[in-house]
Amino acid sequence: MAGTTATGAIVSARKCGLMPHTTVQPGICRICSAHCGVLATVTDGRLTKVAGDPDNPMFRGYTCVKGRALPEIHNNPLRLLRSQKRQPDGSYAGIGSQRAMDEIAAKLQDLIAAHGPRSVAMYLGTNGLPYPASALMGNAFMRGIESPMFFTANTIDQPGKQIALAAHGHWLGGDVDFHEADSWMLVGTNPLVSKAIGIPGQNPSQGLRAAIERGMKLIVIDPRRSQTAARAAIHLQPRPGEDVTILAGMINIIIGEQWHDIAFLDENVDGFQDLARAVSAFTPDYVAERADIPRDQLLYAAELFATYGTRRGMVNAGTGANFSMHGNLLEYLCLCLTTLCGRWQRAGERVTRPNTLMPAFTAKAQPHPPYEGWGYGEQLRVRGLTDTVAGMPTAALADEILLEGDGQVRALLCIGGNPMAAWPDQRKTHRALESLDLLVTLDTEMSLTARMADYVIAPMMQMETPAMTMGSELIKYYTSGTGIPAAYAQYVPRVVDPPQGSDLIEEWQFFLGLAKRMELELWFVNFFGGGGGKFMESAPIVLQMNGDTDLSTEELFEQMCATSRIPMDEVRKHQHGRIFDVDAVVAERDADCTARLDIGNPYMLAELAGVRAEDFAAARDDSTYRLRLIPRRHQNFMNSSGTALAALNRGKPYNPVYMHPDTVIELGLESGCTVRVTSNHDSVPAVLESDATLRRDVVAMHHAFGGMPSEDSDFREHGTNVGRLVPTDVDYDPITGLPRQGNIAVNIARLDRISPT
Ligand SMILES: Nc1nc2c(c(=O)[nH]1)N[C@H]1C(S)=C(S)[C@@H](COP(=O)(O)OP(=O)(O)OC[C@H]3O[C@@H](n4cnc5c(=O)[nH]c(N)nc54)[C@H](O)[C@@H]3O)O[C@H]1N2
Ligand SMILES: Nc1nc2c(c(=O)[nH]1)N[C@H]1C(S)=C(S)[C@@H](COP(=O)(O)OP(=O)(O)OC[C@H]3O[C@@H](n4cnc5c(=O)[nH]c(N)nc54)[C@H](O)[C@@H]3O)O[C@H]1N2
Ligand code: SF4
Ligand SMILES: [Mo]
Repeated sequence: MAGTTATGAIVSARKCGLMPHTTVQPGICRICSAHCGVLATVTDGRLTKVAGDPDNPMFRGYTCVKGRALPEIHNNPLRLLRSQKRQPDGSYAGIGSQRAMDEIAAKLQDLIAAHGPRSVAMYLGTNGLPYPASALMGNAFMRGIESPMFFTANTIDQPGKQIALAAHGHWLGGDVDFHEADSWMLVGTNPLVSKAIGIPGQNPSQGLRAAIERGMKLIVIDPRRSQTAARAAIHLQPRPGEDVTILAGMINIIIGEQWHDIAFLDENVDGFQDLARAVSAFTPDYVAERADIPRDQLLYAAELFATYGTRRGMVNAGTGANFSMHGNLLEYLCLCLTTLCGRWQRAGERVTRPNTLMPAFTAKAQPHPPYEGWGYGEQLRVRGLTDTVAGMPTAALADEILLEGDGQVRALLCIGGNPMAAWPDQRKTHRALESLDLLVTLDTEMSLTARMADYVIAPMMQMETPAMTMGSELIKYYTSGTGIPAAYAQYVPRVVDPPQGSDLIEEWQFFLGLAKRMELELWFVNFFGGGGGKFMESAPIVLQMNGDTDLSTEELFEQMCATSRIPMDEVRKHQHGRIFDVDAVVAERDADCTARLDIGNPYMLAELAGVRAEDFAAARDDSTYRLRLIPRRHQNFMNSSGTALAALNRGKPYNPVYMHPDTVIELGLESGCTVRVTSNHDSVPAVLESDATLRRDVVAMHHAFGGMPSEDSDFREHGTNVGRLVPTDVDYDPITGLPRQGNIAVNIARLDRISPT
């Protein structure tokens, strides 16, 4: 074979009149948590096509536009084929991975010797999910150096989910199955696009269609007529940020009508009287006025949720609702509403999400009591924040880097995340990253964060690594309404070799390489190593590492799956994935079980009283900032990943600010014009786009776009950074540090000229 590169090989094959060599084999797309089983076509060593796999029993041929773009993502001309080191003049030059590990290990050792282990922090972003060994090894490395400063994207996402579970307790029988339920309620989530929660992400569109045909009534609460809302039986389109008000109102209605499950509450739940008292002031009139929804719709939605059909469903919330300041309380009220109506799997019913690659467990029709969720462990030096059951407060990490003194963070290791694009307060993040002694990021391209790093480690991606579905299976431990709703598992070997001539490593090998050089003992506990989902029904697996660099990813996966319910060898036999015949049924409660769920948590109910006491009319009549900016996910991109590839979005590389056409006219603007979006913190330029699905007083943007703060004038090339508008230390959650990333008060005006900032 003449060619030295894959492309060369194709050329020479054609020259010789040979057919290109093509294979089609199963793969797993792990861009999002759905983990679709796909068919990958490799032609002469290059990934050329990704399509649905009709032989996959779970997905039956389903993929989305992002999964089908995996060939473009792999063969992206911006893809890093070797690691990069920043030069004194700010440019980057390639560096071998071994050499990079030598230099980074030496630098870390110096920092730890001079300033202690707390001076080294790690941040795990969303691209930890495709590579379960990476998160484990990264976390093991942090344990190895004894630094508590392990952060994940979870605390700038929906940390309230784990905080609420800690306050409420868990139902050990697990979730009701969406595919059997007669009603379901979704609050500020759009699973038809995000595949994240509520409607199972494994082909959600088909799942919803089947449910509606079966007669399910879907209730959606969203200020935007989202793709999901458009298919709901009832769509409540409130002011943003009023979800707590609406849920409290619904609970009040349900209790008033005695639609709650008295037998379930008697047997399993404390705090009913306290909850009833706390919601009593949220009358239908008050809620309708405050949230700006028709009173009748509110009553009808509550009735439908509580009484419709026989197999009734749950309530799940998403990012839209969580970002509006009361995320913990919001999630707590979702759990309270679910519990109040007894919406959990009961004894004798099927286990909705049995483990397959994770250890078997016995689901029981009984509570696990509430536990300590926050206020313990490592103390941050700012805003009184601490470690929590949702992990360390990521919104405070920039402050920990900037704040001088004992404990200051001086080195940051990023795995598959993009602080400059996705963290709140982009300018502060910029200052923080700039001031570090060492910034290392593992990324497939020169992301905004990579452009500030001392070292950018270039990893193998998606189809170049072995894959399994454990990541999708385990997210159910983070919150209800997620995970795989069947005993499904898939394992696939690597589908395609890394590009010829590249020098790429798997991320876990990087951390093992550092550990070896630093002579650390590594050990694993748990699956994602912290940062959410600390609660497991089964004992965590502890794996021993011997520092052996010859370990392969396959062997590591085997160790991770050593106690799996279905042995890895068995899973491996079924290339197209398999729904295993697991006969898992919820057991009766233990005779000696005295545990109870708590729907009257004093901290949460005090926060609710605080919401009721707010002067909502004054907050609404803000003449400076008349509009409210809300988040929404992009159909074609997973956060910032791939946003530099305009081809993935039909040539449109930016994120517009969406506005109702009537508001566009009222403000004297037109679709396509340039505007300035201003919050009380900062302002950004953006392209305006009409969108009739929004309320007239709301605008929406996709996050994680945009360039450096100094690159505003190129915003039509790379979009607009929403995090710039978000301060971390004004409105923030006192437990998780999550700032207001939704329902942001803004004004919007035409922008004729952009002056550099
Ligand atoms: N204003 C505002 N802020 C938000 C949000 C919002 O809606 N609004 N959403 C929040 C949420 S929910 C989240 S989860 C966070 C996300 O925060 P992050 O996880 O920090 O951000 P991402 O953009 O997902 O970062 C992904 C990075 O992984 C890189 N990458 C792509 N493929 C690979 C790969 O195969 N391997 C490796 N190593 N890297 C890869 C990409 O180039 C990119 O740099 O942002 C939060 N911030
Ligand atoms: N295609 C795609 N899929 C993704 C991602 C992506 O970037 N692209 N990101 C992934 C990540 S990291 C996450 S965390 C999940 C998030 O998954 P979701 O939480 O489902 O995120 P969205 O799809 O943005 O849906 C949020 C909805 O909330 C609505 N909303 C905004 N503000 C409010 C409010 O105040 N109240 C209410 N009730 N609704 C509100 C918005 O209009 C929007 O329809 O998606 C994941 N999946
Ligand atoms: S839904 Fe998620 S996992 Fe499935 S193809 Fe799309 S991005 Fe990949
Ligand atoms: Mo997220």
